[in-house]
Amino acid sequence: MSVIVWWLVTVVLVAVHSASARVVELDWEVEYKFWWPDCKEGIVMAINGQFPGPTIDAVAGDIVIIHLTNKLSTEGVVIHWHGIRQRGTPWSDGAAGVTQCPINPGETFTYNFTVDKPGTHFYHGHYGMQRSAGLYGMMIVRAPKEKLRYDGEFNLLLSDWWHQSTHSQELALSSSPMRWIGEPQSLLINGRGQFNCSQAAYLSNEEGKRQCTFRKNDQCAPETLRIRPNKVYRLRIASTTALASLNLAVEGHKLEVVEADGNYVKPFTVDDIDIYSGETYSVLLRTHSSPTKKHFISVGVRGRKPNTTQALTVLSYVDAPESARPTLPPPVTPRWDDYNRSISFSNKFFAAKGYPPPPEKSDEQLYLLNTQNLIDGHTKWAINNVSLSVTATPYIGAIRYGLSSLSYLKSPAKELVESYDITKPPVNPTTTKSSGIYKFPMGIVVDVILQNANVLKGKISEIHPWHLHGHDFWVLGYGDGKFRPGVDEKKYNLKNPPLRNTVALYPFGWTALRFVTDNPGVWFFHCHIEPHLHMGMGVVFAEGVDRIAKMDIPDEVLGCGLTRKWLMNRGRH
Ligand SMILES: [Cu+2]
Repeated sequence: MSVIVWWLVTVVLVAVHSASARVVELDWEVEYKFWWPDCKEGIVMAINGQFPGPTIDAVAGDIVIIHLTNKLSTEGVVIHWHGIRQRGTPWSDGAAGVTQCPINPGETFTYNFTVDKPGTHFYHGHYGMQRSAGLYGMMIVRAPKEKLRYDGEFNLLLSDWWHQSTHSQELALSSSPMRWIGEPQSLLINGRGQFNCSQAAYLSNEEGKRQCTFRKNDQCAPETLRIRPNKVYRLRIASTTALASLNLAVEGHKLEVVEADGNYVKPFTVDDIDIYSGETYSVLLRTHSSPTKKHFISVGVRGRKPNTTQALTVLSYVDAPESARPTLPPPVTPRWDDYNRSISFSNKFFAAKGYPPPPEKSDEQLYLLNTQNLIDGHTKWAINNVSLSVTATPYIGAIRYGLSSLSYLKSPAKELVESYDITKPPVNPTTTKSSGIYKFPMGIVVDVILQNANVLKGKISEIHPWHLHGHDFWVLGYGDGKFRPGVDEKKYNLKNPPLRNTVALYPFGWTALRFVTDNPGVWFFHCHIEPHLHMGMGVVFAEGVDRIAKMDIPDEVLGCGLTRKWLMNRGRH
C-alpha cells in the first residue's frame, strides 16, 4: 500500500474517532438590537445579530464550547443551558450569583461542557429579567442512534413578549406597592408574533377581530412549516415564556407525545398539549394524504386569565399554492382555568420502557411551602417563609473557599406545613430575605414536596412551574390541597414515573418529586416564571459541600464579591 493510501486511512480513522466526541465551538456576541418581534418596534437581546439566538445542534457526547462576549454597554450577562446537567462542570451552569459572576461589559467568558444525553433543550439568560428581554435559543442534542422514527423535524420555541422594557418591569415589580406587569402583549413562535390582530380573523365571526398584515420578509411574519403528505414529523417544542402557561394545538392533526424535558416518555396521543415555562416536548405529527391544504398551529394562554391573542403559524402541505390560506379556523385554546384538564394532561406522563424505576425510599424529605408575602410593603414570594435574595458572592465560590458563613436552611418541621392554612391569605404576611440555601450530602435520595398556598389577597392560588438545575427528577405525583405525610406517599408512582427537569405546581395543590444526589455542585431550584423568581421564588441546593470545597473552579467565574477579594489576596502571596 502506498504512503498516500496509509495517510488517507489514518485521516479517516481519526475522523471516525473524533466523530464520537465532537467539539461544537461557537463565538457569540450578545447585544441589544432594535427588532420587530410582533410587528411593533422593540429592543431585543440578540446573539450575533439574531433573535432568537442561534440553534445549537449537537450529538450526545459532544463537548460544547461557547465563547460569550458581552457587547452590552452597561450590564452583565450569563447564559444558562437549560436541561444540561453539567456533570463535572457546575461552574458552567450559567446562573448569575449561584454558579458564576455575571460577565462584565466588553469581556468574554468561555462556557465548556459536555452534552451527555440526547434531548430537546434550550438556553436562556439567567440574570435579572434578561430571558424576558429575548436572550434565548434552542439547543438540540441528537441521539447517535435515534430510536424514534420520523421523516423530518421542526423546532418551535415559544415565548411571551411585553412592550414595556424589562428594566422598567424589574423596577415595577420591586416597587412599593408592587406594580404588576400584566399579561404579555404578544406570544411569539420562534421569535415571531403579531400584536393585537389575528392571522385568522378572516375565519372568525368575532367582532373587532383585526386581520394581521405584514410583508413576507418582516421580522414578525410567521414561518411556514412545509410538510409532505403521509409522513411523520417531529415537532420539538420549548417554552421560555416569562409568565404565560401555554397550550399548543395543530388544526386537523393529533399529536403523539414522545419526549419531555429531554427524556423519552411512554407515547400517548392528544389533540393539544399544555406547556409551562421551562418545559420542552417532542411530539410526532402524522400528515394526511391530501397534499394541498394549509392548517393553523395555535398557541394560547392557559392558567391565568388570558388577555393576549393566540399566536399562530401555518402548516402547509407541499402542493398548497403560496397564496392559499387555511380554510378552517385555528383550534380554540381550552378554558384557562380548567385545572382538572391540566392535571389530567400531567398525569398522562410515564417513563418510556427501559428507564429504571426510582429508588423505593427516600433518605430526606424537603417541604417547600410556596407563599406570597410582604417585606416593608414590597410584594415577595417566599419558600418556607424565606424570600430568595442571591448574594453578591457566587455560592459556588463561597463554598469552595469557605468565604462566607452561608447559613443553611432546614426542611421545616412537618408541623409548619401542617399548621399553615393554605386556603387563606397568610395570617402574618411579613417575611425575610436570605440566600435560600439547603445542603445535601452525596449519594442520598431526596424527596421534595412542593406545597402551594393562597396568595396575599382574595381566594387565589397560582401555577408555578418549578425547574431544577443539574438534575432530572422523577415526578412521583400531584395532589389537591395540603400534602398529608404518611398518607399521600402511598399514592406515589414508583413504577414508571417520568423523568423531568421542570414540573408544575397546581393551585392549592402539592407536587412530589425525587432525585438522587449524584452531581456535586450548587443547583438553583426555582419557579420558572421570571417575575416570580425576581420576587424571591427560589431556593438553592448545595450538593456535596465537601466535594465542592475540593473543586478546581476556574477563577474567571469568581471575579466578584468576596471571591474577587480572595483571589486578589492570593495573588499577593
Ligand atoms: Cu411562580
